[in-house]
Amino acid sequence: ELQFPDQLNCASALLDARVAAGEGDRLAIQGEGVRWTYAQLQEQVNRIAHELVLGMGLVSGNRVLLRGANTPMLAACWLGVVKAGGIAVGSMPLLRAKELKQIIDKAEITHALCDARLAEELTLARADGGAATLREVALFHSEAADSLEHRAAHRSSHFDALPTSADDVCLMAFTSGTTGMPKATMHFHRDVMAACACWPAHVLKPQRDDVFIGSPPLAFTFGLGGLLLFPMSVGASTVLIEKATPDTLPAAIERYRATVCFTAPTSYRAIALAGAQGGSAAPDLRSLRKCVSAGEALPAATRKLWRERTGIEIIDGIGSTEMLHIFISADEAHARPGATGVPVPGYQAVVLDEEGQPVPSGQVGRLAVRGPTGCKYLADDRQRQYVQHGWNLTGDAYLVDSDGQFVYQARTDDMIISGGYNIAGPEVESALLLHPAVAECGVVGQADDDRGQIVKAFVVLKPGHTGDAAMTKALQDFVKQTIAPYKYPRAIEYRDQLPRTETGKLQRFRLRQPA
Ligand code: 3SK
Repeated sequence: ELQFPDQLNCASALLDARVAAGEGDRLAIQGEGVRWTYAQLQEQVNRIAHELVLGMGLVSGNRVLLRGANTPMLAACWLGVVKAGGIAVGSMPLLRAKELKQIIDKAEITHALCDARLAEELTLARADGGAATLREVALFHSEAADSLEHRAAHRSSHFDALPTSADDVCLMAFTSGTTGMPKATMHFHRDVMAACACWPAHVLKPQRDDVFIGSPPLAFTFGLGGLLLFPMSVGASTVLIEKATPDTLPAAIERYRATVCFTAPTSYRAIALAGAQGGSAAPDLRSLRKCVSAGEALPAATRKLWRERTGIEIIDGIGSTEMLHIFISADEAHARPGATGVPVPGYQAVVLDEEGQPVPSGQVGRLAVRGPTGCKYLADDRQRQYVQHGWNLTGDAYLVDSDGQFVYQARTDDMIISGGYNIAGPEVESALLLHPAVAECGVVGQADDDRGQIVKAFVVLKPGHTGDAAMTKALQDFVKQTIAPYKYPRAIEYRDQLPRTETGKLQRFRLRQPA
């Protein structure tokens, strides 16, 4: 059983403790043009915390929206907010005004720290009195005299962490859910420390000299843990790069001599395939010693491709925003193609039938997990569906094979998981329905070799419109302008009508069946 002191501030426990232990000179974070030791990171964090409290009027428990691509400054903002007793609320960089407004309203955000290059959608969210709880915004990565960097530079580099309790909320992470109505998952200071003490300690086993790198945004708890919290928890360093795509990640691995990589299966596949064609010009990935995959199921073929390219067995895992991080996984020595692994020490997992009874080995059912972290939705009735009798029902269908390995089958709901992104079909439908030519639509996931799934839309057009290539392009562009661009339907099929029940409910399961 993990024990934490009643008074705990996780940002301080991860950062100040390093400096206090005489490790201030160790490298903490690198990024484009930035190389901070733990002592330098601590100074930056302290100045930001001061500016939040003294300049922006933050008081303990205020919710602070963080908006930016992965950079050292975004990481310093996260730590500054939490150290000052605020609640860090991450947001995906690609979100549009409509989605930002939903987050701000739901979480009652009072403050925002925003990369100046992403300020436009935030300004739009506030237009006409929208996002009214948001009082204070500071922009970073800006030369302006009132930028966060300039304001913070005038503040003291010493800041005593707010004496938060271990059970105070320190972060909220949004998950879009099946309806497109975002849910905010809340996590305590002790959850962060528990996440650091479980999967990384037992499965990843990082070392102090490791250099972490990867693609998941810090707004996604997979990225927050893998690219910030876990490296800090062992005094290792992390590389935060803004656009870590399969095209750019390999060169960054080579440049920074990265040793631990976090990315999605699609990314491993794309890098391996490009490397196979690239001959001697392919980036040198020999610095890598650990590669982690989560966010979607890891195809056995991708695991094999990556092993052939690098000699490394991928560490697969499944986690959830609700549980904070990975709870089923296997280290390199126990990896089994097609299986995710076994419960991480500290967690328990079972597969249940519809009545909540454990199913026999080999039978598919609903995954239920419990452990030191768990689901706490902010003001959401869906809490009762997610947590039943102390077990978290993750929405994944699994079976346990005869070796006790957990084998992923599918999502049990309507989420589409495409290229590592969770996309709610109904949200894409809502966007499409705003287009003047669309009469009806239904959106489902369609299996895809590269992305796991793609978003596929079935559209009934209004009379006078034709379902040709020009219409498809127009609808795709329209969705990209309306909601985050990665949610756009990569395939559109035109139909005269959609399958519905007698009461008019769309039968998505029939759209998923091959014609
Ligand atoms: O999707 C996952 O598997 C995951 C892993 C770690 C943290 C968060 C998530 C959603």
